[in-house]
Amino acid sequence: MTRAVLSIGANIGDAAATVERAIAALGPALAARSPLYTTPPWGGVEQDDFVNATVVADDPARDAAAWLAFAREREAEAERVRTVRWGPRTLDVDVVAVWDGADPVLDSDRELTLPHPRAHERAFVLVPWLAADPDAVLPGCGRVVDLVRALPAADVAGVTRR
Ligand code: PH2
Ligand code: MG
Ligand code: MG
Repeated sequence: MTRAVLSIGANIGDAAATVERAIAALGPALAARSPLYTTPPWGGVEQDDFVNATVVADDPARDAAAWLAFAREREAEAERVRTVRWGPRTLDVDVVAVWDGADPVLDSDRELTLPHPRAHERAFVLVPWLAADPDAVLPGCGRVVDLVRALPAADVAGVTRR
């Protein structure tokens, strides 16, 4: 069994519909999901608010590379546009963490670093993740509930349910 946590975001076009379509593409692999959140842009680029969700997915047939392929397929389907790093996009699907059974996958190559190196500092990933799974743990960083408590209060307050 492999489990993946995916962070899904969009801020161009009908972002809510695009995020929902990406979640629906998980089909029976979807184990838990957050509601949709409106989140202020993170990363210093001036742009519209994002719609974000975090999902937990289980699929014995997918390894980390297959989860990355799933993410890229969803982005391609949304005719992903992205001109600026951390800038606006029609859809962004990030693989936050993967487990093989009980073991977290710790991996880094040109394509994918696991766990995601910036997930622990992103309220738009962690707050929805906590809503999807109150017992969530980010490998190497600890319980998501504690990570959220450690974030600046303003970051957490900015992540609001739609
Ligand atoms: N994605 C980014 C950069 N900044 N900010 C928010 N609120 N949500 C995102 O999904 C997001 C972002 C690049 O992946
Ligand atoms: Mg991203
Ligand atoms: Mg991405």
